[in-house]
Amino acid sequence: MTVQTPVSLEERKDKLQGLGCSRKRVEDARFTQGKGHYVDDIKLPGMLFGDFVRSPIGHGRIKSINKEAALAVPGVKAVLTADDLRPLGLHWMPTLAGDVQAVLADEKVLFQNQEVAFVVAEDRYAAADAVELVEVDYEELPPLVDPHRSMDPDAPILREDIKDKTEGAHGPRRHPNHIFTWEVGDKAATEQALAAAAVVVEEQITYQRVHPCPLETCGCVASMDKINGKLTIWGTFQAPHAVRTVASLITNIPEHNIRIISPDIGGGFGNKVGVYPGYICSAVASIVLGVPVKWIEDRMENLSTTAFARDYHMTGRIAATPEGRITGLWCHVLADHGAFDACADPTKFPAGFFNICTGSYDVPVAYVSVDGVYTNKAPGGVAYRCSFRVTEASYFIERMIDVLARKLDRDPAEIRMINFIRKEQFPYQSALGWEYDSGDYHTALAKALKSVDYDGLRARQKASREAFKRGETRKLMGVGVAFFTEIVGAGPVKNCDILGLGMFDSCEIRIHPTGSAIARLGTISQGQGHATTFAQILASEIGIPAADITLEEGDTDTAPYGLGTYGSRSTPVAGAATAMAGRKIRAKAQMIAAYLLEVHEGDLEWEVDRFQVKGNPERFKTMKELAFAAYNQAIPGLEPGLEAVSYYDPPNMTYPFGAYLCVVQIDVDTGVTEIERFYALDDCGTRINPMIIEGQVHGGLTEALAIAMGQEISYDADGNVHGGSLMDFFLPTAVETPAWETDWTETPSPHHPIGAKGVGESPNVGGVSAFSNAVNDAFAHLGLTHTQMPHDHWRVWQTAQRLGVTG
Ligand code: MCN
Ligand code: CUM
Repeated sequence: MTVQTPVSLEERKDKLQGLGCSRKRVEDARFTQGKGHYVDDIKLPGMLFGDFVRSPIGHGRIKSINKEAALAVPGVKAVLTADDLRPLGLHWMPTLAGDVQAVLADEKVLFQNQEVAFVVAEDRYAAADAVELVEVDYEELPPLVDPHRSMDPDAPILREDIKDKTEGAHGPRRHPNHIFTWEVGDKAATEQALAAAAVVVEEQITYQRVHPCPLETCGCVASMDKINGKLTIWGTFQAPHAVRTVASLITNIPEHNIRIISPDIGGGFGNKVGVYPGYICSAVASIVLGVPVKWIEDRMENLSTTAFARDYHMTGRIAATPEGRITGLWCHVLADHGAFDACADPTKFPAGFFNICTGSYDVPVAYVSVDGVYTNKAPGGVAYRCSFRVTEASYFIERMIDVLARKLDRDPAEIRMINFIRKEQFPYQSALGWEYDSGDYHTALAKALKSVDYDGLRARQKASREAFKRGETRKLMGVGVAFFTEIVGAGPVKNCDILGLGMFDSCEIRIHPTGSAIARLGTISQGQGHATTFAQILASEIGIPAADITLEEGDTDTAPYGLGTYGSRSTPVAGAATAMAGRKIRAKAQMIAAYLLEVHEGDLEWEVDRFQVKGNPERFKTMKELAFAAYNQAIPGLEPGLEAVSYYDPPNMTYPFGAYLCVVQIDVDTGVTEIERFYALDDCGTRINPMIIEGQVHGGLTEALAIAMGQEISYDADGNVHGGSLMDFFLPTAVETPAWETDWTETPSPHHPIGAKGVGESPNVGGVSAFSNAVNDAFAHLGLTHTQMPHDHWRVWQTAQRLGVTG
């Protein structure tokens, strides 16, 4: 007999804490009490510690390595070099981009701090002492640091291992330092549009090399159990299943004997997608020595050797009518990939989704070509809230639009409005091959302009410029407008794979007899709050309170196969799998309800947390009751239990968008910038947890501020890395970070089961251009069209000086 509960429909809904609820993060109970469990918290009996000998030079030949003194240090167990890994075939490893990378330098070093030898010792101190004692004799070679020089006829040849290879992973190679050329679009038609245009603007835009610098650096613990033949690796992995498959392929250990576990991760930001030499060396050392081996990077190793971001040198041309209507877009990119092509892109996209660079605009014809080249720098390129190079694309087009506005002496917001893809054009086919799922750009920008009183800001700027002229102030005010379209949710398996693994994702759900549940996903949270939000999706789908659903990720022995968390794909792909698996649960629950209520399935309807008889809502079975029945009733034609799994292959990407506005005040005598105001409107479709979205936006904007206003990893002419420590790599604190104003519109994705789009990377994709446009705008009346990032005080002061306004 069903007991009637005296709660209202609203109360029942609220109890679920489902979609749209700003549910507090369940993770925080542990994180805020210092109870997180990170890889460096793992301590196993007999565990040894590894540490790297790294190259002091950027380019050179290794003449000899002498390990004797190092091996004599008490507690040192082994010193591995490429020669030790060679018999195992593990001195080189495949990269995610179809290249190979030296695990330990094999005859040559190609960037400063490259891994040369791996010392294993009883404790970290002994390992560090021994690292100092490994004697490596180098013959220095001329370093190549300027990517513009990579393909010069007389450029030093970096990759001697592949110098005669004329075919790369992405087509023909024209030079030993050439990696690939990627072309998209209609070259002839674009050139014609440029030739015929009344207005053409051209600009060279560099997006400097930066680094995501997560609080927790990369690391792992590898443990080979020689008794059962099982290799377990705990590590900072954003894609644990892919790591397992790759580990199996390169070590020949059967995949069922490898277990990859990502424990809590202290920020990933794309830095933890790639496979690093430390992982391989720890695993090899554990296999050889038969005990667990831990390797944890220090800050300088992290900044100077693991996945950097950007380093895109872009030349753009826009063709337009005198009224400001764009008629064509041309772009060439010189992409500096460092010493090995280790970009974490889907296989068919050597420059990621850079070809979204037509942005939010209805551009009739476009053409993009990207040349990837080698230099004596650390490998990587795809990281840091980039959505596979959408950050670069967005920065490029948003700067170019401002350059066009300046040329036509028009307002940058107005030029955007004129060229936006209109609401009724969705689904929209872009000139460079994407199908935008949904959008309403005019509404979003109009709301943003109104919210900040844009006309008032421009009036204030005008007054401020006049005051500056009169000598009443030494500050220049800049207003940065930026609009972005993101592309996230890789991806349809038909065109997105990594190392041949299709980029679907998954969710497996088990409902327990008493009506609570566990859900496991192929993704892995690094701070995004998945345990909170994915339980919310499920709560709305199956009527079990989010608080009664455990969410688990990151253990390949228990989680269903998935491609992991990056490219803001968790919500678009695993979030969809979660909803679909929930619907399978509900379908079976409906059959059980029909049996128990003795009606036909079709006579039942779902309401919040129960199935009720249509037209007779007093007759119902709650999900809790149905869960118990699944384990306690013999139902003809139905298996016991209540479980489901979904592997979801999305039909398309999702296209979140947003309108950002930044107001900056610049002191021309010091170059000091002050962000007076920053407003961010995001549209990520259906919002699962508004509070978490706001947190994602705050974090992404802070990183955008960091990149636009100060971060840079640079190399001097000798190949020395600068910005490789927090002494000179800008990491903003609360002091430098302004208060963020957030806002939203909600345009659901038409193909996602709950209409949600990703959001994790949006604030970075949109934010950087808003800051940079603001700085450029501050100087616009003095004739400036473009100045390169980062806009640190020194560079800003130099710009002011060049323009003749310093004191
Ligand atoms: N969300 C939501 N409603 C939406 C979209 C998202 O409530 N319509 C929630 C999601 O449920 C999830 C969070 O927002 O809890 C982020 O979701 P999503 O946009 O799907 O991004 P991912 O979970 O795939 O996270 C990856 C993304 C990337 S690629 C980088 S880089 C980045 C980012 O997330 N790294 C981060 N944000 C980060 N935040 C933290 N704290 N740490 C990182 O390493
Ligand atoms: Cu491009 S950084 Mo995120 O995709 O992990």
